[in-house]
Amino acid sequence: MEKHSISDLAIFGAAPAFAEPRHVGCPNIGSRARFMERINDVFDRRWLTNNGIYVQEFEKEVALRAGVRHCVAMCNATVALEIAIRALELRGEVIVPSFTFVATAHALQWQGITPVFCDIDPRTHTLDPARVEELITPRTTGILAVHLWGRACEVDALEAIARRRGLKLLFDAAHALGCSRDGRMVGGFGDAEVFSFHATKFINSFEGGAVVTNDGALAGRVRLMENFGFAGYDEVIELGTNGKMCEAAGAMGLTSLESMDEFVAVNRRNFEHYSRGLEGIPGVALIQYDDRLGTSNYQYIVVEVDAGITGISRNAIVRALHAENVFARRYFYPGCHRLEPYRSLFPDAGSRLPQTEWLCERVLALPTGVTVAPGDIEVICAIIRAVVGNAPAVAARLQTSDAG
Ligand code: T4K
Repeated sequence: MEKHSISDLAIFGAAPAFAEPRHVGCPNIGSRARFMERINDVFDRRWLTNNGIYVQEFEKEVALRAGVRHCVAMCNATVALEIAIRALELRGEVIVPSFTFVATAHALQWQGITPVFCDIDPRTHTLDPARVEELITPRTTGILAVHLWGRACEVDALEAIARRRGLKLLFDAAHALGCSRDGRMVGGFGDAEVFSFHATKFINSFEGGAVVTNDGALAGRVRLMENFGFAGYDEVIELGTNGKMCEAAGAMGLTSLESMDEFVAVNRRNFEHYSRGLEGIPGVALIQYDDRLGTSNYQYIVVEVDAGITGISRNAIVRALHAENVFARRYFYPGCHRLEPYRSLFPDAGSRLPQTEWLCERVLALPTGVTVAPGDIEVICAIIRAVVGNAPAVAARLQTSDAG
């Protein structure tokens, strides 16, 4: 049902706009036939994991698309981050944004390294280089920056700081396959970068991740570490773990990559539909992808809600959307520093993260990807327009339902 007025909203008793849920992160699936062909071949060959041919081919394809010399595919991006951190010999303190998925911080903390949370630039949602500089201490060994949403972060400024201060620079590029900045592809920045191929990413291998780098020695160390440190059949020369990607994931990743151009085109089309659909809703701003800075994969549709203008909070809008079966997400609320173990370890961190705290109250991710049709977007935007257009009544209704 089209949602034009208050009585059409599910929180006022109307039927939900969608019979089936619309999720942020609903997977893109490429050609099932191609995937099944590969899986049948995997079974025929009886080689299921441990550096199989599909994983090797996937690594080559990712390296090619990221314009980087080495790619080591792994079971997920969290383990890939952990291994990259170890291979880079980070220790002591590492500067990292709090406004990111918690895995970025966990990958440090898991290894006894202190994540020093740094504030973001509210315009880019990513590390503010000026704030990074202020947090460097004699214990700092590196910076772990994050490219959020499907566009690159402030790579030049971060590379300059790392060079000047003798720090390692690692990028969490979980969202940023296929993105570039000033003509350079994400993949070749800093000492290394880490992609995610989780089901919710626009290119997925069910679960998966990869470390990419132009540094051959580093890639060699990463490859040893992801395979228990084995250098030969009976020879272990490093402390290692099991970070390997299996052949089913490799087959899925390759199949996804074959549709990469189509997925980006759909994401971009969806972004343009949201742009039109949200236009003129006071206090609701869609974050932009700026083609002048570089290419983007348009992976996330993120809006900022200014409750001072809308007259209704971001949280209330999320609740109204959920009632319509639109599972919008508050990524990355409430910020890592407000999640355990960090909120116990650093109870005062919020006081030096004003922009992070401000943004965490405003952001909202909306569904996109190949399962979201232009008509769906019109309905989602109409819901938001109806909610904001009737802010006092909607807020009162939600308060009443809380009391009940
Ligand atoms: N760094 C950054 C910046 C990241 O965003 C991530 C992961 C990582 C590092 C770590 O990468 P990995 O180790 O995961 O490779 C989800 C994903 O699990 C996570 O991979 C992703 N970021 C994060 C942004 O989103 P949750 O806790 O929100 O997951 P969940 O289960 O709530 O699912 C998200 C949405 O996707 C739901 O609306 C349902 C939908 N969904 C999910 C799956 C798995 C589907 O529709 N189908 C599915 O198969 O973390």
